[in-house]
Amino acid sequence: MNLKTIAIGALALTAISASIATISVAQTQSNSRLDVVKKRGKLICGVNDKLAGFGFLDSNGKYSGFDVDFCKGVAAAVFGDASKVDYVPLTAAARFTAIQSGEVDVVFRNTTYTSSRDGEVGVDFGPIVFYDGQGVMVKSESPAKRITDLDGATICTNQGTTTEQNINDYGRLKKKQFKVVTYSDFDKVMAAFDQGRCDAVTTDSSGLAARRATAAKPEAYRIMSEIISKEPLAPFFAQNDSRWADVVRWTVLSTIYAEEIDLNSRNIDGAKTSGDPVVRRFLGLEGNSGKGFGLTADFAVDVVKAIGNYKEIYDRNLGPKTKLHIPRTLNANYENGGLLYAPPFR
Ligand SMILES: N[C@@H](CCC(=O)N[C@@H](CS)C(=O)NCC(=O)O)C(=O)O
Repeated sequence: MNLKTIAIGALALTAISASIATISVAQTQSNSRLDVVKKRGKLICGVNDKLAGFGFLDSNGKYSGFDVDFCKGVAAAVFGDASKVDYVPLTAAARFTAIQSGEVDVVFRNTTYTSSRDGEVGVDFGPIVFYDGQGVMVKSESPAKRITDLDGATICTNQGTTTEQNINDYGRLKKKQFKVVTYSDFDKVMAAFDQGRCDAVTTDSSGLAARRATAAKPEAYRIMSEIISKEPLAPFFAQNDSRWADVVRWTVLSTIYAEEIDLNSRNIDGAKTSGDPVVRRFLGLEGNSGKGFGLTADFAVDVVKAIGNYKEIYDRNLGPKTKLHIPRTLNANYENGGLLYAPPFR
């Protein structure tokens, strides 16, 4: 082969690989979950049904909570209608299979974003919606002041969680013998705790706050001050579906960004007359970021009108006017000392 033939061969190969790349991008996009959801006309969202403030099914069959609101947000982004959601209640142990099997489109359920879940479980994560950490709760009369005082004690939690792993790690690190007992859901954990079968319970501190606040006698329980882990909670969906990932990601980010630029469910319609280019791009009046995601130019308006900005979502479900009253701390916007920070809409 002379040099010219090699050069022509290389050119042809480049052309072939370029067309393969085009085909695979097109295939990924046409096979996206977004198309499945649009065709079905409804989002199927996996949620908690037992955790007040985050995902809770009431006696009228109505779901509510911080995570549930984000499901509504995704439906608003896709359909312009937040009511187009079917909820599927999932235990911690069942949540990953529900994505792997395709039963649900996305899960918003107090789920910690970890390397093994991302790398080995076959899911991808969206943006962190709540920065949490694991805590321990005892009965008020318990002599234990610190977690290490629970040496030899039975500590209960629910199965299939990071919680279970972290408390075992903590015992190992501190050379304490914790007897870790797990149940299929947290209602059962609390029942065992109340019946004296557990000396302490452990889970995300938001979950402890929710359980304590909604108990018949909150003063019967004491949440210890130590936090033993990082629990960044995020939505997840099937891996390798960039288009669907974008839809979930930018739905969440639009709530965070709206708070940053002082837009909320009440003022967003009026903002259409704004001359601020940042506001105009967010509303889809200039630029067209929504189109790149397979959505409308003004999808973020639909999201914020339906569920509010991040602050509204937080306050409605977890804020000072709720029983839970969880201070925002890490979940404040970066301008207020928290970790929430959205990339620009441009
Ligand atoms: N964030 C942890 C724990 C998730 C979890 O299951 N948390 C508990 C308590 S916050 C829960 O959601 N329980 C629901 C129930 O009450 O059954 C994880 O992703 O593994």
